[in-house]
Amino acid sequence: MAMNRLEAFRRLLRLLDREPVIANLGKNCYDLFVAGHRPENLYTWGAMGSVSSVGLGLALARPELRVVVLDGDGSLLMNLGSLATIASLRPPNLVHIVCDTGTYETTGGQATHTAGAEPGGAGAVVDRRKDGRDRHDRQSPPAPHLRQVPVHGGDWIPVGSARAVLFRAVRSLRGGA
Ligand SMILES: Cc1ncc(C[n+]2csc(CCOP(=O)(O)OP(=O)(O)O)c2C)c(N)n1
Ligand SMILES: [Mg+2]
Repeated sequence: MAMNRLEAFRRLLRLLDREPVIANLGKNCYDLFVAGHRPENLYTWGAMGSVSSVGLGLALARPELRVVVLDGDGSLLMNLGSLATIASLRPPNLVHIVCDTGTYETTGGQATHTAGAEPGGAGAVVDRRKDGRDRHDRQSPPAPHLRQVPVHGGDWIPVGSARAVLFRAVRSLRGGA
């Protein structure tokens, strides 16, 4: 059953300490901001499809950090090659969560190709055993984690202050004040 995305992000943040969390563009950015803005959040803002690649780069560069990526189903479908690169490089510190709305929710809810797909949707690419459990046990080599989470968005959240903070976050990432 689909969870409310904002609630899912609130729960996720409660499980984290100082891990960087990188959000997909659009509603993922807003919901992450509202769920709990923190300096370790990075909002990819308009860069559709890039969040898994940004997360992969950070996970490789900083192997001591657990890097959490909040992707979108539509965005991941635009950059499926990124999954092949992640599968090939296998950074064990990468946690890739696909917030699967079955739609391009941010732009008005047009259906994506995960809509009506078998359970698993975008997450059907996860390396699973026949019994449905993920293949991360003691015998397996360390591997990145990929989870598909069915979510639905709530109403648009008033974003006056969120926009300001998001722009500040982008400026500081680019080396500005
Ligand atoms: C290259 C590119 N194409 C289109 C857009 C417009 N756009 C912004 S958000 C979005 C939908 C993203 O869908 P998804 O990743 O499923 O996230 P959701 O909105 O469902 O959370 C689109 C098409 C864009 N920003 N960049
Ligand atoms: Mg979506």
